[in-house]
Amino acid sequence: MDKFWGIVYSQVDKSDVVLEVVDARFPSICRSNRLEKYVLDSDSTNLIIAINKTDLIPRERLDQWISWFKDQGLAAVGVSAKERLGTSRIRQTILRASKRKTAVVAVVGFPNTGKSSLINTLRGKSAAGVAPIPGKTRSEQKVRVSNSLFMFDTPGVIPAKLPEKHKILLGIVSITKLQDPEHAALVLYHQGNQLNPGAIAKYYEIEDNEEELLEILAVKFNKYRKGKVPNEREAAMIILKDHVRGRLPIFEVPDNPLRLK
Ligand SMILES: Nc1nc2c(ncn2[C@@H]2O[C@H](COP(=O)(O)OP(=O)(O)OP(=O)(O)O)[C@@H](O)[C@H]2O)c(=O)[nH]1
Ligand SMILES: [Mg+2]
Repeated sequence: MDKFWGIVYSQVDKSDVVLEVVDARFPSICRSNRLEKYVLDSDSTNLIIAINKTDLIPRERLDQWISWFKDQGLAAVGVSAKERLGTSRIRQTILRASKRKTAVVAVVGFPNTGKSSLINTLRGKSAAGVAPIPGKTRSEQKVRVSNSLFMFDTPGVIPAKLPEKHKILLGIVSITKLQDPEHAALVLYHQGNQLNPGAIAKYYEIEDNEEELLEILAVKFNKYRKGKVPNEREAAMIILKDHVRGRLPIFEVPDNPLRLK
């Protein structure tokens, strides 16, 4: 991971603007203090927060998050790379923040927040590789977005101290490499229920029963081991994969962020 930090720092040094991409569902926990401090300490570079995946949260939540960032002295813009929402606003904000007529932008943030997708959307055609698995972008890549805008795609970086449960919520654990997917799925369900009570159960049209979740889900999806035993491991993979693909209706509430300032 240190190699990745090296790439990120070197691109920040070469940029007029740093776009920190956060997931609109969990903005407070996918921010890097280390990176923000590095950028804010630099005289030549301005920081903008891109709240991406706004298609996954209610409109009024976005306004609340923009105010939440503003209260902390940070400019934030909502965008959906997938639905192509907010793209003109983000272009204008970047050019305004740049001290020159053109802008070189380092697009940084946690894995899987949509950095590469955002670059592709702004450019209008694919240049940067995108995947529903964290860690897709592994090296630096400079993309010409328009005559006045150049963007560096960077590998996602994760703070060393990020709690496991937040990694699960952010979908930045490699699901296929998990030792205990059942445990991860239950952690995800529990956190989801604290944020939006009953929402995951409603999505799957199952009873909200945390203790028997995997069994209930295995039966629902007809996943059995030999002898008609519900396959809890496969049930766990279903919920984890659905989450990484952004299908589960769970998101943070700005009044009660998971991580305080
Ligand atoms: N719903 C939704 N999904 C999005 C959006 N932007 C990106 N995604 C999805 O999020 C996943 C990760 O997208 P990437 O663009 O590869 O993310 P990244 O930040 O470049 O990831 P790394 O290269 O691994 O750091 C993909 O499955 C995208 O389709 C968005 O605005 N809305
Ligand atoms: Mg990428």
